[in-house]
Amino acid sequence: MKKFTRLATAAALMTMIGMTACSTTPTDMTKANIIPKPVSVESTGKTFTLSGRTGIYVSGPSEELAPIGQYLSDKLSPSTGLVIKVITDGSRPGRGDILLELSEADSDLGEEGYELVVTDKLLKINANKPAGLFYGIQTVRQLLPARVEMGTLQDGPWEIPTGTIRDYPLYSYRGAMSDVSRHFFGVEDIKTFIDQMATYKMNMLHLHLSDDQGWRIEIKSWPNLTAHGGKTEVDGGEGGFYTQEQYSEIVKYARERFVTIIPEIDMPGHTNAALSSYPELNIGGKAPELYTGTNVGFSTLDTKSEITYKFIDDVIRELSELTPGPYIHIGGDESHVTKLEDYIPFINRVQDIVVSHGKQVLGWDEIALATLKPNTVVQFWARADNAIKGVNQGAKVLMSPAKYAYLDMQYDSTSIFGLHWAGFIELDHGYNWDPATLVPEIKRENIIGIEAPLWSETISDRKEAEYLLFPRLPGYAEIGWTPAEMRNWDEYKVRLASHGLRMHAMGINFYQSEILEWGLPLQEESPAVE
Ligand code: TNX
Repeated sequence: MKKFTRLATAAALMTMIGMTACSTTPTDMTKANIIPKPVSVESTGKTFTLSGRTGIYVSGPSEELAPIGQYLSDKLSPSTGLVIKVITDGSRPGRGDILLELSEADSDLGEEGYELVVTDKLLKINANKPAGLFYGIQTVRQLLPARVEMGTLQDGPWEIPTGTIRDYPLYSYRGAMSDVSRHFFGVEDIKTFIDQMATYKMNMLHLHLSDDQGWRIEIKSWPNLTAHGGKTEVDGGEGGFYTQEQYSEIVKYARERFVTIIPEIDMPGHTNAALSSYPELNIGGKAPELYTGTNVGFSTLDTKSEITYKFIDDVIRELSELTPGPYIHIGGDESHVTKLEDYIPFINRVQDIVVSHGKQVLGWDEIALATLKPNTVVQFWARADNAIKGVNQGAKVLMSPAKYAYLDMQYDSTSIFGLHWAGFIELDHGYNWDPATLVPEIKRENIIGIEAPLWSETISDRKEAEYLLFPRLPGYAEIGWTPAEMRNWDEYKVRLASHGLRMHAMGINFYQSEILEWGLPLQEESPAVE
């Protein structure tokens, strides 16, 4: 591997990003390295150019569309220096303008699809729903040079090849999970993560809000959960929690980017932080100490005591009131010290509580040992036989097989962060599988989508999280979006490598895997080590 100092490497990357300014005018849309790969791309061989006269015109309800236009304008302004106005007065766009149009004409595009038509005179995105316009905008970002993602002023020109893209997702659930319990991640970190997910058209963020090591969401009727149970984390750091106002701020920020928040309260196991905060939740009534290790499977709520269900009802009620999304995740995994004959009635009763607050249940695959409610979704992570039990009860499955989709697994034995209990997950291994054929008994029609979980035992800040997330996250986004028959590692790896400059421009601390030909100077050490 070539030797570069950190500074020299950063300088070299800047030059490369700058150099692309001198490259030839892009005219072939089919050559654009878009992730996730769109359903269809047709080139017309010309170029559209953004200029100081470009405006973003919206056609449709302006209260819904103006914020989407403004999002695009805000994304473009730091690097291009252009102040692109959003025009909502019904006037028609002219030469060099952008048009965002809602029309219900094209049913193939569904709820989230879009059609992008670029000519040398106009860039137009058409969709049935606002989400489609938003995803069309993500594609436009990737049609522009990588330096558009820089936070500082860059040289133009800002050119886009002409043609037509028609695009819509394979699965409606394209998710990631952040474990904010083992190590706490603050509001700003979560907002950054939401922005990164949205860039790759992911739409579901599952927040693992409670575990043995910390309780991270304020519950007004049980204040000690955070006052005491939020105070620590793995290795004894200071922990933290979201106030209800902060949680609502995350939900709103996510919503504006078409991301749904799915809160998880893990139970009956993974509950030491709650048990330590309230003695009455324990079998025997004695509160344990707070826990800062990384063992699993040693804690349980008292499944036979009424106060436990009063507690759960209060927590789910408060959380449901704060959460507009359809799901509440009840965990249910690794409850090794809960007897099966206690676990089953517990899961049955907790499902009723969630439904009574107007929500749908999501739970890890062990919950399929219980009797599932009609809309309960089983998240397959470890045991196919559990997930199949869910399918046999008519439940839908969310695919998060640890061996392929766990973002906390190390890339290889040299990875500085991460675990490897489910194996190593290099970029090709994480990409090269199909949710609809992995387990023969779990078929396309049983699956709502894919989620890649990032557990946080070994990572404690955003840079460390990014090292595990990138560049694997775009691959999971593509598995969720692009038809399986259009995906191919040898073709994908070229597109992904071209995103190196883009990720760098976004300030992402990505792992420069040696299995890709980045065309970038590799760093002497992982960028995660300062
Ligand atoms: C298993 S995945 C767990 C988590 C750990 C993770 C580490 C699941 C449902 N349970 O408690 O954080 O492994 O990879």
